[in-house]
Amino acid sequence: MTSAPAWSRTEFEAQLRARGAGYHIHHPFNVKMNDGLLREDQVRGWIANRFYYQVNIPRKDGAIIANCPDRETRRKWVRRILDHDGWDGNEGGIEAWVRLGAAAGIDAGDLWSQRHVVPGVRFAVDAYVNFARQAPWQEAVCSSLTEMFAPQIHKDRLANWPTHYKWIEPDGLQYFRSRISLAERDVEHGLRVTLDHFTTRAAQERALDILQFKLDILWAMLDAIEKAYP
Ligand code: AHQ
Repeated sequence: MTSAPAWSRTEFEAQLRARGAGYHIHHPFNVKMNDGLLREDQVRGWIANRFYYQVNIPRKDGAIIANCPDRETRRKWVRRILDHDGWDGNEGGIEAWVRLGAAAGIDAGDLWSQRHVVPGVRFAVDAYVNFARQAPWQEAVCSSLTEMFAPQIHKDRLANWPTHYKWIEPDGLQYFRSRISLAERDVEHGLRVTLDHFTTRAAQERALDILQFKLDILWAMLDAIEKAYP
C-alpha cells in the first residue's frame, strides 16, 4: 500500500492519458487496417467480432446504472444506452453497426447470429460486462475511459477506409462519424467522476489498473481477431 501523496487532478489526468500508449490504436492489426493492408475477409471478421462488443455496451452501461444510487449520474449515463439501442427517430449505434456490416457485404442476420465471434473476443467482452456488474459503479465508469483515445481511432478509419477499402460503401462509415462527438461527451463526464472519486494515491493507482484492464480487453480482442484471420 503506497504512502505517497495523492496526485493533483491535473497530474492524475495526465497519468490516465499516458496509458494511451497501450491503446489498441497501436495494435498491429489496427495499424495494418489503417495502412490498407487487410483483406476483405479480415475486415469482415473484425466487423462481425466487434459487433459482439457493440451489442454488449448497453448491457454494460445498464449494469453501471443498476449499481449507481446517484440520480444525476444516472440521468447522464442513460444517454449511453440510448446512443447504442436508439430511440423513436434515432436508429442508434447498434443499427449503424449493422449498416456498416451491410456496407461491407455482411448480411444482418449473419451479424446477429454472432456465429463469427471467436472465443477470445467473447471472453474479453464478457469480462468487461461482468466487471461492470460486480465492481463499484465508479470503477466501471473509470473503465470506460479508454474512450479518451477513441476519437483518433474513428478519425483514422474515416480518413483511410474510403481510400484503402473502396469495396465498402462509404455510407457504412456513419457509426465512426457519430462516435467522435459522443466519445468526447462521454469522456468529459466519465473523467469528472473518476477524478472526483479516486482521491488518494492508492485509489489513483487502482484507477490506472482499472484502465489498464480495459485497455487489455481491447488489445486481447484484436489479438483474437488477428489469430482468427491470419
Ligand atoms: O464505439 C465505441 C463505444 O461506443 C464505446 C463505449 C466506451 C465504453 O463504454 O467502454 N468504449 C467504446 C469504444 C468504442 N469503439 C472502440 C473502437 O475502437 O471503435 C473504442 C472503444 C473504447 O475506446 O473503449
